[in-house]
Amino acid sequence: MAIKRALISVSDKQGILEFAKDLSSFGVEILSTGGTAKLFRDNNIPVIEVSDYTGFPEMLDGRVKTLHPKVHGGILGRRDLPEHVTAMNEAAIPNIDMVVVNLYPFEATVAKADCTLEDAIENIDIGGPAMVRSAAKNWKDVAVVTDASQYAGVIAEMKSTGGATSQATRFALSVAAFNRISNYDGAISDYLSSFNADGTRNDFPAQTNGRFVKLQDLRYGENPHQQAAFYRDLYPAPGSLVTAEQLQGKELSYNNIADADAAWECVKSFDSSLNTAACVIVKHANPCGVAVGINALEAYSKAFKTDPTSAFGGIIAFNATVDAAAAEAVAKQFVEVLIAPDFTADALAIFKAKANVRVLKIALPAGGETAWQKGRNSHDTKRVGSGLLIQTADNHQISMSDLKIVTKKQPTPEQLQDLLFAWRVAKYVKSNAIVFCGDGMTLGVGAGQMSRVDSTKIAAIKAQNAGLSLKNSAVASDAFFPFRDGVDVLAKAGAACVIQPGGSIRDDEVIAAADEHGLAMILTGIRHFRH
Ligand code: 93A
Repeated sequence: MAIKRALISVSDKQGILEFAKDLSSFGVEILSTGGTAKLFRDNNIPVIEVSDYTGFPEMLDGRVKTLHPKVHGGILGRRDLPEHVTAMNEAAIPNIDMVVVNLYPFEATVAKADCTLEDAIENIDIGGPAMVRSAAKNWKDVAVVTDASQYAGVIAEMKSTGGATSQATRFALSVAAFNRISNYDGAISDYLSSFNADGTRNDFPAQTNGRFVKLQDLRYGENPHQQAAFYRDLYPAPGSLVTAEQLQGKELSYNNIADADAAWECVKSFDSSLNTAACVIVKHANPCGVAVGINALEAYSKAFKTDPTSAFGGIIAFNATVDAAAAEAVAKQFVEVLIAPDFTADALAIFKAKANVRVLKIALPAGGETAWQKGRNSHDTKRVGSGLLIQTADNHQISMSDLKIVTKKQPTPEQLQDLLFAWRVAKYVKSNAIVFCGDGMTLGVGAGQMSRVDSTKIAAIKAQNAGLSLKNSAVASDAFFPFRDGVDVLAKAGAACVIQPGGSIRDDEVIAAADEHGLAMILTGIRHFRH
């Protein structure tokens, strides 16, 4: 069915002139709203203003432009129902066969740091979505174009059919249109419900519109008999894993993505503005080696030493540019995924020879995101049965004033540095987490055990297996010690100082044990469970 009449009303006018010219060349009559019509007139594209077409002027600052029966009847009338055809003839409503609309830029408006509630409200499009919905509902007869990326395909099809669109295309356009409207309304609902009536933030509104955009289908899930796909938030946080650019390598797997996220979240928590580089190696969602060094090579070499056995087939993330020296060292081991904010050309050349290695480039967050985006993306979610647990992300940063030294022994400045390093790492280790550190590197990591004392034992065994000495090491525990037994184990292993939240009813017993072993102990007052 050839297209005779199209209504074009677009806020984003990119590509619209070429598209309208092409439509005109097929003899399509074009109806447009004020701004769009002016653009066409200025460019000698024949156009009829909607207000002339309906005989009703645009009014209320443009709030009412296209909300007219002659517009909506023309879009919604069924061409296959005689009653509809008769009714439209009697009301002198001609068919509109194509609707080309993109909406007031609500999302871009609220993304601006200085957006007021009034700006947001004025950018809620009413007439545009109404036309899109009308056209998408009547897809059997009407084509609805909602994005500039669709222009070329539509024109190509019209060229091959002498000015018509196919059923399949109209259905696909209709689905895309409802997706667009759903996301648009979701953005409005998310934005408005992120505030209380007094203008303060509401982190947990009565309803949530978790909206995701598919990035890719995955070959399989956590196991080969499970199916999976990878989605991103509609508005991803700057610097998050979903913003990664894959420079080379095999397709990412489900487990690769989960581990890459764990590695990236941990490594980006280290301050990249300092004159140091950090490296995190992850296996099965836990860091098995973390270190800082004067450059990427040193950070990697130290991180690798923690647990060379587990690092095999690991996910390696840096918060600094990977140069040739670091790349050469990394290329010596079997690495699944390598992540960094940047790579030198020499470094990339080294990985070219290892075509399977997945290399991801992710820009570190610039910190310029708006409060709204920040808020939306700083939530952690976990599926339970048919429900969803939502919490604000564990963004707690320890400050010196939070720390309480509770033992007779005081930590030395170097020990304090190692304790803070260990504490930072422990936050990214599954509970119960015990992390031995020294000289800016992990020495032994005990993760994911049901008992804290077992985590401590495992961490010590792993250090021993890697040939690392725990003498004078610093230890972090992600939550308090319920009994003194954990402290006994870590003292026996050689630790000199401990950082832990405190707060157990047996804190006295635990602190007495530390004193007995001559340990320095710091309480943070907060814990970092990670399940
Ligand atoms: O203010 S509206 O909600 N009321 C309307 O009746 C209406 N009709 C089209 N917004 C309306 N539009 C929108 O105007 C379109 O969705 C499009 O984004 C924009 C195009 O306006 P102009 O052609 O004047 O630049």
